Amino acid sequence: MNGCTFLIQEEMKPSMLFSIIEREPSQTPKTQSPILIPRISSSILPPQNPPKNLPEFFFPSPISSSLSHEESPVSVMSTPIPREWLGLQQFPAATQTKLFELLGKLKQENVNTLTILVMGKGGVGKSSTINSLLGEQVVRVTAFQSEGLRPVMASRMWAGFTLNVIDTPGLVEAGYVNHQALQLIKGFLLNKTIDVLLYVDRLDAYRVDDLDKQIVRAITNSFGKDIWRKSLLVLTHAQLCPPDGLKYDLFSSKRSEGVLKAIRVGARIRKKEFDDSTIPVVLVENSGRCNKNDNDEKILPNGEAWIPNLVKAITTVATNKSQAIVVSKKLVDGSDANDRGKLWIPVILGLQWFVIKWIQGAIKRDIATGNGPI
Ligand SMILES: Nc1nc2c(ncn2[C@@H]2O[C@H](COP(=O)(O)OP(=O)(O)OP(=O)(O)O)[C@@H](O)[C@H]2O)c(=O)[nH]1
Ligand SMILES: [Mg+2]
Repeated sequence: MNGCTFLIQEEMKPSMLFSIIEREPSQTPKTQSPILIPRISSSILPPQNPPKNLPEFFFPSPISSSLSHEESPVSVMSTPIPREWLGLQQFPAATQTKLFELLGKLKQENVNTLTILVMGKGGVGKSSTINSLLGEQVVRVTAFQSEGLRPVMASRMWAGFTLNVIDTPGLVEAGYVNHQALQLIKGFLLNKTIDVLLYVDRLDAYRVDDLDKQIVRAITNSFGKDIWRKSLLVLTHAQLCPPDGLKYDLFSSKRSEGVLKAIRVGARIRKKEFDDSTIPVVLVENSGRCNKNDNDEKILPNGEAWIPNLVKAITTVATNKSQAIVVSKKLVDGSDANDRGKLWIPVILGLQWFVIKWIQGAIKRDIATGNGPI
């Protein structure tokens, strides 16, 4: 158990501000695909500090190294060509071992590609979480209002497994849900399949309000209720000292409950339905000042190494029995998000027809018997 550390200033490593990005959102014309920055050397090397006892498929054969990214075809449908996942080798050996085990399980279940969508309010740590997850500075992090409205996708490949992560702009602007951003996200996701949604918020916020529910409603209206079956809640800024002398675990579970309730209410999901498919919650601390354990892994104040936790939750959601969300043209056009309600339309129209017929009949009878109003 580590003592609480007060983070006086929210900060990430300065290098993050000048990070390598998949695309410069503010400089990209509206219709363009992401800019692909070619890598000079793309030979796939074994990990620099490989953990022991790894299955053989984690060390790609030299043949695969001949498939350099320069030789690969250019990106199709705004999907960047995956680069090798070098960040994986930057994690401490203990973390690598856990991640390889989890990725190995995915491969055993024939999951060779995973697409993760990351959404939430502005400035909550969406981009930072992506950088932490990939172990690389792939998307821009800024402490101030970000300018870009466009989503960005980073693709990383390791031993035949491809991880796509889609960063999105904050969904709140000037206290309102940013529907324009949501529309751009939908357009960007056209024909893509979302395996997991990371809904990001901060752990160190004490209240949920109506805006939280409105954001959830807007996401639900855009992608359908079922997206919540493929989601997990990520709470950032998790290295904190809870207020009022509350224990860390109690504080974090109360905060999680609050946000989960906002999701349930915002998405209009019945309590029973929601309890049956609980949304996993993962606590995250993206700051460079995050405490570490003896194995050099980033840990939370309760001693848990959070990166393996996050990857584990992602794999659990990805392989749960619910279907991944396919973003079809119909969905993007706004006509398919919650289709089930539409089944009632013919029934309602039929009932209306019967009621009208009955009223017309009653009027005719009244006229015939002379019982009408004087
Ligand atoms: N202490 C701390 N700071 C964080 C954490 N996550 C993000 N930050 C900081 O919070 C600020 C915003 O982080 P971003 O990752 O850019 O947040 P975002 O949600 O992507 O922001 P937008 O793209 O503008 O919506 C940056 O200054 C980050 O360094 C965290 O877990 N702990
Ligand atoms: Mg961001």
